[in-house]
Amino acid sequence: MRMAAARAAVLLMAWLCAAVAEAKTHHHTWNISYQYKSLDCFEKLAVTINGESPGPTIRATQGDTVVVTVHNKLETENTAIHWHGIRQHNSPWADGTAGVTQCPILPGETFTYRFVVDRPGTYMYHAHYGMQRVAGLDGMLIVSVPEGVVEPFVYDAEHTVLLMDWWNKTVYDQAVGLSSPSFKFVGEPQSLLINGKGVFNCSRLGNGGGGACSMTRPECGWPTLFTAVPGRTYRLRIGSLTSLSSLSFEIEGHTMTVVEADGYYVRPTVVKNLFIYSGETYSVLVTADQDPSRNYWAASHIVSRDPNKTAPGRAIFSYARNDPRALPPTTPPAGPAWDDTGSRINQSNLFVALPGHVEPPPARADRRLLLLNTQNWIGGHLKWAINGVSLSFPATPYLVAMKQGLRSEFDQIPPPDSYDYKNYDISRPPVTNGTVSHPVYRLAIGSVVDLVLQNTIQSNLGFNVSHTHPWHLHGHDMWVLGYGEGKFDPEADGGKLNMRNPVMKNTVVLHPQGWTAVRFRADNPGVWLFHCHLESHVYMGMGVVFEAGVELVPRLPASIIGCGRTKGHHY
Ligand SMILES: *[C@@H]1O[C@H](CO)[C@@H](O)[C@H](O)[C@H]1NC(C)=O
Ligand SMILES: *[C@@H]1O[C@H](CO)[C@@H](O)[C@H](O)[C@H]1NC(C)=O
Ligand SMILES: *[C@@H]1O[C@H](CO)[C@@H](O)[C@H](O)[C@H]1NC(C)=O
Ligand SMILES: *[C@@H]1O[C@H](CO)[C@@H](O)[C@H](O)[C@H]1NC(C)=O
Ligand SMILES: *[C@@H]1O[C@H](CO)[C@@H](O)[C@H](O)[C@H]1NC(C)=O
Ligand SMILES: *[C@@H]1O[C@H](CO)[C@@H](O)[C@H](O)[C@H]1NC(C)=O
Ligand SMILES: *[C@@H]1O[C@H](CO)[C@@H](O)[C@H](O)[C@H]1NC(C)=O
Ligand SMILES: [Cu+2]
Repeated sequence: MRMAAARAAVLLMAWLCAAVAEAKTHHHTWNISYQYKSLDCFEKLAVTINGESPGPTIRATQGDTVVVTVHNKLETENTAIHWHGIRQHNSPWADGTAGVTQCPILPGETFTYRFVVDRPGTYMYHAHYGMQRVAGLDGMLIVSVPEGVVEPFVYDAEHTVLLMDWWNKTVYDQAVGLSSPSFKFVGEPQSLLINGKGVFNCSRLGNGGGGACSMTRPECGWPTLFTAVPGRTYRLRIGSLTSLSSLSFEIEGHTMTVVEADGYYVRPTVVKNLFIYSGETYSVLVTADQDPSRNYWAASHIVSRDPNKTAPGRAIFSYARNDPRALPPTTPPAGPAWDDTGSRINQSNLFVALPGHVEPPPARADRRLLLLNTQNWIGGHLKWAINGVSLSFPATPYLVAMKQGLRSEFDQIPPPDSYDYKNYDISRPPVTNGTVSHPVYRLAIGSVVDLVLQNTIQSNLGFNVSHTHPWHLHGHDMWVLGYGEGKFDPEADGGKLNMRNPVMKNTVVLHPQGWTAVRFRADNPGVWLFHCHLESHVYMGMGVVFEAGVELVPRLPASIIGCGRTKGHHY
């Protein structure tokens, strides 16, 4: 109890320091438009911010307000932008989740996001409408500690590293394929991008890809991560916004010390390869302690899926006296074995909270949801479902429907809290099971909720595979209590969870054939999405919606209203 009180005092101090510093407001104006981009040398249509993909890095200090005015100049397409990792306390309408917290922004219209960044850390932003993120509408959002606040590690300079995967087909081909009755899979990505750049080998296409592919375009190529001065230590703020791929990131000849995950300090942990899943961020410290007469490779590789169809991501880690664009003299790293799930689970377990910097979890939960992840054919379409329910976003966003009493817009019967875990064989899901609808779990405001994600093997579809699913919670951070293999058994496994020093995160990975247990406090009034961060999976229904204390949400801004049942109404 005394330990907890001391920790609470530390946290309170940090908060007070932040509160006394003068808060600033940062204004950004973004034109969202289609542009031809050749990020990996193959030209295709991308959705850009002021002509760029990825978009600009937003920088702010804890306690500041960020205001982003979005002009939707996509002539035939809606948009909405999510601020990934920002909890949106007192601004649940600014979460940017079309169908949950707002109506989409129509072509030609302008929408203003305004929110406070109340915690320091490494965050991101991205489109949250349909599968639009795949088209490149994304970027990073960095929140610094206020001046005078000392972080529990030192470094000389910092740089951002945004990881993505990239297809030569458009997002429209992907989305239409996934929702077609016959299901047409776009396949594995052609390239991995680091800070928006990569190289696809054009001679792999017939006719060299015609005019569409050219390896001499200045837009593509292996980017220079940054130029290091020998002996100095750098903080790399690494984020993954891949649409499908789980990655390993490494820097040839250098180790990385992980110090932050999703905005929380972790016990410093040295890794050679950082496994990073879509929606996660990490800060790592890298010391330039190798032979400075040459450059080194940084690389990202696919793990957990077939890596052979995708050009790896590469970048140049340069030492100051060399040409920053000079290719390293060595063969780039080959990456770890793609199917070594055990190493990935082990690394997930390595990350624990830095003592004194992360509030310990409440000792008990008020409610537990066991969430079974399955892939099913439902009504002739391939879907992902949670406890048999596949999420589709209602025409009227949940938040609007609930505040206005439009009960027919979402399911009135809540989805199941559990599945028949005693008898269920996760290696043999039933062949057909499930519904597509607009589910919502209604949580008591302030209550402590445990979520146990349970993976399965897709034998019902004739495949002996189990995928990796990174799950992202909007509006809250979660204590990560544990990862396990096989089926979670509340009696046997419930007592083995890490109650001592769990990390807090907004995105947590569910490993193949395994389970993941998290705890969170439903203390943020609003309606919040919890979903697999793979863009195709959430598009196919892999998510659930939580409501807590929606009656405490003040009057909604008129700008989020006007679709579905509220179409044509004036507010
Ligand atoms: C956005 O587009 C408008 C009109 O096309 C233009 O005047 C303005 O300069 C653009 N803003 C930015 C930041 O590119
Ligand atoms: C995309 O790349 C693949 C090779 O990975 C190739 O087979 C396919 O034809 C390409 N598609 C287009 C539209 O160029
Ligand atoms: C590109 O692909 C061609 C044909 O497959 C191959 O001969 C060549 O070595 C590749 N180039 C690079 C840089 O990988
Ligand atoms: C990838 O290629 C390697 C080397 O050719 C091969 O051993 C491996 O089986 C391939 N992996 C998959 C998933 O096809
Ligand atoms: C994972 O960690 C366990 C326990 O320390 C160890 O026995 C096992 O060999 C590790 N697995 C891998 C693949 O490194
Ligand atoms: C799934 O199937 C089982 C048995 O076939 C049934 O009891 C259960 O209600 C089904 N679940 C859903 C959500 O349809
Ligand atoms: C499924 O694949 C695993 C390896 O991933 C293998 O150990 C197991 O025997 C396979 N099961 C079947 C039924 O083929
Ligand atoms: Cu998934």
